[in-house]
Amino acid sequence: MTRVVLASANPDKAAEIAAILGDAVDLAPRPAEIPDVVEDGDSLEDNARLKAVAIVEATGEPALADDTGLEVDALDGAPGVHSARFAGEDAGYQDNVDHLLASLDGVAEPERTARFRTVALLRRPDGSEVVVEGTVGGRITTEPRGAGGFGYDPVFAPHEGGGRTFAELTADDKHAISHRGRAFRALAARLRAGQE
Ligand code: ITT
Repeated sequence: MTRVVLASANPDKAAEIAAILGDAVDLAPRPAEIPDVVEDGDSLEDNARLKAVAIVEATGEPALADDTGLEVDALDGAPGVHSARFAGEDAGYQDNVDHLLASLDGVAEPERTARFRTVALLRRPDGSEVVVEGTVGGRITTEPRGAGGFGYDPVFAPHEGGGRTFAELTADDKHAISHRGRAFRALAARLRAGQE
């Protein structure tokens, strides 16, 4: 089984990736002593690559990165690649959610469409890569609902979620339809098929 080192420093994302992949890969945690990389790429793929390359260089092992953005149509695709710092450099989840709801103040429900996009990137020491993407469409609610998940989950109601937000779904139900679930299942399928 392929051993890969996880490049994500976000424990919420790491837990989801481990749950989605199950035993499809032998996933090693990100070594704590490796400093965070500056995610200054112009795209999710560029940022995923920056994170993965940093881990490959530090460990000499294959690395797996996830970069995710929330694209809100009424905000011309923002926060997108800047989703982690939408409300400012040291913003937490709650700050970002508050800033998103304030940015959409007065925007009617049909115009509150959005999608999560995840790029999952496996990078090997020889420079070869597997890159896949997963998306899920939905709407930004007017108020936070639910206690599950993390990040923008309390204000994102996926089209396939029966009106509930990601934070109102169980973890398994979120992964079944989520951007991250789709991306990492596609990655696992590519590895299983031995195409890579
Ligand atoms: P790493 O770069 O260390 O992986 P990060 O938190 O910076 O962690 P991203 O840039 O990929 O990760 O994610 C940007 C932000 O988008 C993240 O901090 C959350 O606020 C939000 N986010 C990502 N995945 C999400 C999800 O499944 N549900 C809700 N919000 C999510």
